[in-house]
Amino acid sequence: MNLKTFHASTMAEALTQVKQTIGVDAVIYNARTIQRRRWMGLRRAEIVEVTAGRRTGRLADRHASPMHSTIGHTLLQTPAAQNAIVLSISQEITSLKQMVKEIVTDARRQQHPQVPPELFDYYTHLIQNQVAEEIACDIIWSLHKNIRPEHITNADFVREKMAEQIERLLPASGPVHRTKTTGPHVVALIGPTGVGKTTTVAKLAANLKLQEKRRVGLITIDTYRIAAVDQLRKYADIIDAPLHVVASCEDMTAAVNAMHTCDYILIDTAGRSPNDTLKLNELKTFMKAAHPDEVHLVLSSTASQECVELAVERFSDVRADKIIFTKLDEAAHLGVVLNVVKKVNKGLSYITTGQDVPDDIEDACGSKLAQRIVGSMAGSVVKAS
Ligand SMILES: Nc1nc2c(ncn2[C@@H]2O[C@H](COP(=O)(O)OP(=O)(O)O)[C@@H](O)[C@H]2O)c(=O)[nH]1
Ligand SMILES: [Mg+2]
Repeated sequence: MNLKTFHASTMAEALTQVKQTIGVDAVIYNARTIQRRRWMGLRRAEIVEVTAGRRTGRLADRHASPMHSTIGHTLLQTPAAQNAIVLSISQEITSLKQMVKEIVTDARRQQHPQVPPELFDYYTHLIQNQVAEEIACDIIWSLHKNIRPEHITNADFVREKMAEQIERLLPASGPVHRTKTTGPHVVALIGPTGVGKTTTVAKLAANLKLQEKRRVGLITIDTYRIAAVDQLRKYADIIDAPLHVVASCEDMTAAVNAMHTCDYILIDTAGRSPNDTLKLNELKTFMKAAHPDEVHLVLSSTASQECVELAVERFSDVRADKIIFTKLDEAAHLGVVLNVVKKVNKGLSYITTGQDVPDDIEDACGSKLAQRIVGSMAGSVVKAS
């Protein structure tokens, strides 16, 4: 039997060549893809190689007459031909996938002509990390201005520069700090229900008391739930700090006065629904009575952008000097943190990273957070396209 080898860029082309050269009795003996060097050995291309021969004898005669209907049948008969077909289908699927990917990327690029194409992958990854579009765009453009074209293909370098741009958007306010020489430094935590206010008050109180050896007093106005008072009382007992439960503005003034010898007074508040205007107004009057030196708005990094934005809008009306983001240990993306801090233009004071009191709290640090946002991209952006 005379075997012939055919080369083509796709399996379909190779089979056409086989059909044209050998005719109806073609039998495929082998099919595979191979790498070929092109352009003076600089580029590689994948091509299909098919080895086929002519079927001889009676079988061939039988196949000769209904030429057009039998060619496909003959070719399909051998295991090698079956492999060739599977290979051909898988090649088609791969090229279709690639085509779809290019179409999607092109469509995205057309929707965002403002994004420099060579940094588009980085833009996409910011969006995947829930960074708001306009912020992602700003970051990419400042990045574009700060990177020389020859460095754009160096992914590590680009990520490092991007972290610097993100860090600029995450100003830290520093931890609570008493500057006055007399009287307690009063710190209140406000925010929606369940974000971790009480836990964070307990962490702050324990660290101020046990590590910094400060006199700490606690106030709670979360009188709606007995369990909430008990929760804080448990921590107050452990660190041996006085706790006042207040139910009115007069109680608040009296409680602050009663703890005038403390260095710090930490006020825990009941979670309010951002939609409950009545309770938010009540919180406002409590805050006025307490005269806090600092009010920290506590937000959960696991909440949706809409929830966090609504909370920011409603609680800012009460008062918010600094932001605490909780539950970073559970957050899938940190884009929300970036969006909110940029939007409210307030410094981040703390982040919390777990349920353990007093350990799971850190002073907020812009560069660390930026590294976390960028770090989640490591490996996924391997090259600038
Ligand atoms: N995973 C995680 N859970 C936290 C964190 N901070 C608080 N929590 C949990 O969130 C839940 C609500 O906390 P709590 O302090 O009662 O929230 P509050 O309603 O705002 O006072 C509790 O189960 C806490 O243990 C944190 O940083 N990470
Ligand atoms: Mg609470």
